[in-house]
Amino acid sequence: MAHYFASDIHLRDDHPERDERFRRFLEVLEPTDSLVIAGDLCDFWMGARKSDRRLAEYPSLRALAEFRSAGGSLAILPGNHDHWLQPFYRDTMGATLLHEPVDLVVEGLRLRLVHGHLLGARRLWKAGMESHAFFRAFGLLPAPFARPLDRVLTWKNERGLVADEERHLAVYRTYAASCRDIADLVVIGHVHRAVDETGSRTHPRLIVLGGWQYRSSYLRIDEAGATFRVIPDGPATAGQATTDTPAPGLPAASNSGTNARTTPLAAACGPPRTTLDDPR
Ligand SMILES: [Mn+2]
Repeated sequence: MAHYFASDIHLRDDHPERDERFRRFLEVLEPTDSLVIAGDLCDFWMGARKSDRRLAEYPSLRALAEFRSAGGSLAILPGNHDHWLQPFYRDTMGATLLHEPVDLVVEGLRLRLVHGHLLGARRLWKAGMESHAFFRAFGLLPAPFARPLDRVLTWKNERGLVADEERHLAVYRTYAASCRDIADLVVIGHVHRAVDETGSRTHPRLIVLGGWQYRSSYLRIDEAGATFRVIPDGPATAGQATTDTPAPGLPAASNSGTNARTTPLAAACGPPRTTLDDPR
């Protein structure tokens, strides 16, 4: 039995490769496993413009519902792109809805989990975009109008992305430090760069789960400890980057026997940041 955490898959029609990645990931899950999605499973575009029925037909969402109906445990902490989809996640996908901040104890490790958009680094214009009124209006816009608006939002996000990420990460680090008495791991989404910063006596380990625009990344916790995996596209398991935190009282997880390996943080970071294409 293993516990998985992922976020920011940002499923949307015009990026079928994300659907492929997510389906491949779901294939390795066992019915005894648990999966927590820490926000932005679906992109704003999908959430606003597809009916629940058409969403349910989406291949990886169907696989997710099948994982759930086969006995898997599924919980979703909605993010800024998909918090309007809570009824769909609960009623159609069978997910348990979480509300942040979430505190869990998993295999003896204390986790604090948030999506990350509410920690204080968000720009005002983005907060406006995350209103229900904007969501509804965007859903009603004819596609010829919605698509250019989507592109403008994308462009606005790409501009200054590195600075935006750095600003968020600084806030995340401060937040993680403030959790030192209650958490061993602080797990956050929203920022699409995958980050794993080792904890210390005074700081919990900080994991930013990372976006699925160009590769998969997830946290896996089992009795041997916590492993953060960043998997570039390509042959299965090749080039996996992993880092580990042993569960209390246990030795570090062994990576031998697979292509997985422990790598420095720099290698676990994502693709060239300038190519990220979506508003968070
Ligand atoms: Mn987000």
